[in-house]
Amino acid sequence: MSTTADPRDIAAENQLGMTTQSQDCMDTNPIDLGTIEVLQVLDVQGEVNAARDPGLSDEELHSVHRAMVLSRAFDARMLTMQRQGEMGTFAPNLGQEACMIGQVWELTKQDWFSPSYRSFGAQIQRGWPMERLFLLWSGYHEGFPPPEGVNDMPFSIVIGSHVLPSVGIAMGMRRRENRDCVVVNFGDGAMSQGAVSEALNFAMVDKAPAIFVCENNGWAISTPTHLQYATNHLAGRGIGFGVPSLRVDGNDILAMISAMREAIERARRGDGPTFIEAVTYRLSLHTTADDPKVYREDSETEPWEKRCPIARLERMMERRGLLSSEAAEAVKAECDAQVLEAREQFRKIAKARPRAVFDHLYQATPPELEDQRDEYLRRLDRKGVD
Ligand SMILES: Cc1ncc(C[n+]2csc(CCOP(=O)(O)OP(=O)(O)O)c2C)c(N)n1
Ligand SMILES: [Mg+2]
Repeated sequence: MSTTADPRDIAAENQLGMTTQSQDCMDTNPIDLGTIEVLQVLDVQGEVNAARDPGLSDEELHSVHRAMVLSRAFDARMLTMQRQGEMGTFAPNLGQEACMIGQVWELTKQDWFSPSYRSFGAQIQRGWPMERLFLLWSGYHEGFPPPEGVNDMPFSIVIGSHVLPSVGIAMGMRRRENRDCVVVNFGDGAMSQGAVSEALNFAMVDKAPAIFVCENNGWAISTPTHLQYATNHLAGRGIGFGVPSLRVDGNDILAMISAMREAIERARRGDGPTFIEAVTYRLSLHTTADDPKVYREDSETEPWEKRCPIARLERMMERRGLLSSEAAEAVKAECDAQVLEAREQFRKIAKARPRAVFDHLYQATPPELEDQRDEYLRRLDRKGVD
């Protein structure tokens, strides 16, 4: 693969350091590690590298912009609702919108998507109604099953656990010769799980149509990437298993779409998997149970705020005369309104059933639990709770 952006340009802005494979490593390693492509299409000023521009139409650019804005609006509303006690613990996506939307943008309904827990934007884009995601994250059964016709796996919280099963789906697709593919996402922390290496290896051995998207967002809860791996990048891991791999600016929606397009074409041709290390940054909390002030300096996040994936696309669209700041504000207001409408739908369905809390615990409720349930129900009666 060719290097389409000077890695130093990206490294200059990038706290993670985006360098290609070191020569020393190539000299001592019997595997030909090749050159790892570092892909950036849209720079921070909104300039486009024409050579790798996926060439979206004006209409598509508007749609992709709107999808990212909607993802952010949903994320922001979730946080407010959680702080007001209306939502359970969840993992915010703030700053990772290009990565989210870019990884699923070119998938068809027949393709499969197997996400980890930080994937709202991608799930909404795949067809999950927002009210269902609200239900899911506030603990209602109704929110959990993927909607009819959406080929998504339930999100995985057990780090790296869904990657091997996703490769299994891809192996099945290969045997059925149906030219579909699977996208599976996971974080930098998941790369330390052996199962992810096993998945990369056997996907390549089988030429399975799996696309691995590692969202390298700088942190695994409070563990920074330099305590997670001793190289300058993770893309080399894929190369180690023979998987075509590249390092993508994950805050660049056009680079994500371009990289995914190439990976999807490879998968559909029958040429097997691709590993994409999407370099991004978790601007917000790990989850709502976390306080990053305890383990990272605010100054670390500032350069990444400047690399905001939405602002970058807006700059580019403004240059092309496609978007004014007023129009961008209007899109934001529409997306906020759409999220509030979904919240209203959610509120209509989300009726707590306190009398059901003991219901699905045991097939035959043990006597001591029955006693507790009876006492609990008496209390609900006393308080007049249905
Ligand atoms: C097997 C396993 N070990 C530990 C945890 C606890 N845990 C939850 S999220 C997380 C960090 C994951 O970081 P990363 O893979 O980088 O994803 P990110 O949260 O940054 O998106 C850990 C260790 C878990 N869920 N599963
Ligand atoms: Mg991470």
